[in-house]
Amino acid sequence: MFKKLLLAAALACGAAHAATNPLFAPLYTADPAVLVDGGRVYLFTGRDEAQPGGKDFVMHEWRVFSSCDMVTWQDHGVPLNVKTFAWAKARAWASDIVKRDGKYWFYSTVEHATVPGFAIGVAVSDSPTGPFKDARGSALITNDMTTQTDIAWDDIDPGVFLDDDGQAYLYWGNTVLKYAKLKPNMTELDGPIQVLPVKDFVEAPYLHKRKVGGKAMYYLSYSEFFPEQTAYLTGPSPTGPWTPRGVIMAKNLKTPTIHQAIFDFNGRSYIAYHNAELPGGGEYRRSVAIEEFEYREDGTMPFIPQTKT
Ligand code: FUB
Repeated sequence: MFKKLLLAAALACGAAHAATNPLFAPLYTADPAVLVDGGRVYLFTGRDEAQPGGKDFVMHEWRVFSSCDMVTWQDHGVPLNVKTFAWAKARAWASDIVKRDGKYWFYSTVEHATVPGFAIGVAVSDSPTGPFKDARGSALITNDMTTQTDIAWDDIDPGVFLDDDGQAYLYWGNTVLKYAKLKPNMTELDGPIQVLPVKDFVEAPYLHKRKVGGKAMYYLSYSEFFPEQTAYLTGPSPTGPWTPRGVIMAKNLKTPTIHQAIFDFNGRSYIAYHNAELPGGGEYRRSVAIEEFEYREDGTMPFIPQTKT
């Protein structure tokens, strides 16, 4: 039924070819970030370049694809890569994007060239398909700014959220979930870094908001445990107080990471994530997929099964 509906939408949109899960073959892609803008969904991904049997992530660039129907995806190529950040040396890991004042702000994980460990940079463009340029000339978050954990990768996985009142927030972290306000210029923190104690939190914090019964409901989703599954909290504001709501997507046995983005488009709700269901896939050769779901009447999210190949 879902496929038939999508096909109808695709034809209305002038489909070139239909895509099914997992998306974007033959590329291996991971860590989806989503922006809905101008009647299109822009889906940003990292690109897994590890060889078969590789033992670590090999990721140099981010890709962007767009769709007006959730079926046909246009490949816009590589809007930025690690070299966009002159202060970074490697590892184009997870990212997130938001539009503000007509500009597109892309927050991303990279390995810092001189400060040991990972860092978060911010790039800006006049178009969602780039090109993006470094918006600061230096990292927004570096590993030496926060000392809650002694691991080099606790400052990864930015999730950016712009609230209706104009206040922007950045959420990030591995093992410890951190957040901070952003200044209106989107390139500086506004106030101290806060730590949010979330049991079994691993990484990939992501904030989205909906109206439920006339009131704003904020959803803070994240990866928990390792291998990872996706869980979420809800609250009445971007800073809580938070109520744990349980698991919305189970781990996939082919890869221990999952990394979600949750969004609405044309009146329907979707979750983007990655698994490793493309032929030849694995822990370091992942593939982005999307599932449609419906919120319950009380605003809570259902458990969403992954498409299996
Ligand atoms: O893609 C590299 C890392 O794996 C991301 O930063 C995490 O979210 C996990 O997906």
